[in-house]
Amino acid sequence: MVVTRGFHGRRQDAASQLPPGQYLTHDFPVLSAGPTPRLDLDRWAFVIRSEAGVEHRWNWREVTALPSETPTVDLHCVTRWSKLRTTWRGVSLDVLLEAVDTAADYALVRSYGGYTTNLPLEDMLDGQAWLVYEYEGEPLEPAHGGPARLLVPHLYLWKSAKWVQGIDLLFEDEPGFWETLGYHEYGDPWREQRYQGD
Ligand SMILES: Nc1nc2c(c(=O)[nH]1)N[C@H]1C(S)=C(S)[C@@H](COP(=O)(O)O)O[C@H]1N2
Ligand SMILES: [Mo]
Repeated sequence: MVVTRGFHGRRQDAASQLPPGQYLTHDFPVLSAGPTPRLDLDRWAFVIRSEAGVEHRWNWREVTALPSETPTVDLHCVTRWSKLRTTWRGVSLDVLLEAVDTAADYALVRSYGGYTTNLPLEDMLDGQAWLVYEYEGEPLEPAHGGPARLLVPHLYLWKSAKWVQGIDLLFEDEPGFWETLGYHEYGDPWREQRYQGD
């Protein structure tokens, strides 16, 4: 085998893909603020509620029948681990929000079990967020948010709500679980926005 000197391939040096203050991990830590809810797919639904109170609901069959994508993305947790090149399957939020008439600027994401997190609505558009239900070709396991979680990889991973139940669209920003406890309202890992005021 001939290795061409100076050929670095398509893969970048891992260090250059790590936001400031992060380290690389190869396992997949589980971080949950409470117990893993047991969810029955027959009763599961994903609901987007507009600022006018109009609800758009998809059951499991409907969600998994929508066109899906297989994004490969890097994950950055505020507890400083990063995991590179994870592959998921899910529905782009662009597809789900297409059906929704809204003038809202903010989203409050709600999970089964009560977890919440907030982000600007525009951060869920233009191919930046997915409702994912497979991880590395397998059904998403409950510990990591199965049957379905939000995936918003350009923000710290606490924004990627596990066991997601729906999204409330709001005219005014409302802090979620960690945001109320002092974490940053936006959470850009490249700007190291870990805590309020960062
Ligand atoms: N519903 C819910 N979603 C959640 C959490 C949680 O406690 N409950 N933890 C968040 C945090 S802080 C992180 S770092 C990631 C962890 O995802 P993982 O357990 O799949 O690594 O999920 C996020 N989503
Ligand atoms: Mo986290």
